[in-house]
Amino acid sequence: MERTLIIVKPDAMQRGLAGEVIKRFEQRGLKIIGMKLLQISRDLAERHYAVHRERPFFGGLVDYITSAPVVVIALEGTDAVSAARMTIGATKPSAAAAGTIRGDYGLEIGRNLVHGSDSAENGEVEVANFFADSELCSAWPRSVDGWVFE
Ligand code: IDP
Ligand code: MG
Repeated sequence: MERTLIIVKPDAMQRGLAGEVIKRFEQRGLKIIGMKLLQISRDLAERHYAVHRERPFFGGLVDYITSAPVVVIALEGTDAVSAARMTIGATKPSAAAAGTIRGDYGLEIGRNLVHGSDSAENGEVEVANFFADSELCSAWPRSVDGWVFE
């Protein structure tokens, strides 16, 4: 089972789309093992986006992700990382497929509504950056598990 970190970004929060975003991962069958509301500190944002530190949009990205409370979600499931990214859609919303979150709700790259980890390794690291072990319900027996996972 892979883990992935989802962030319902400030634009989705401001637009009242948190429920819509969460619903799409739930209906996919991905299992919520952690979820909370927080306003990301600049320190945590810079750590989360460290790979983009040298990019020209880095300052704006940190301003954006710290600008309002966000919902962070830890998901677990079969191929959770790639499945979640397919549900999220391409980074640039104007080019994202219809039916994806970005393709249904967004237009611009700096307002793309949701984050999802990009590898199984980063999924583990990012979940650990945002959640203490005590905040995760990693092994709860979900009653539909046998109908979602083979
Ligand atoms: P991803 O979120 O689809 O994984 P990344 O390339 O990892 O995309 O970029 C991280 C985030 O940085 C994007 O989701 C977006 O919010 C922002 N970003 C990426 N490229 C640009 C850009 O060219 N201008 C403004 N923001 C950008
Ligand atoms: Mg990324």
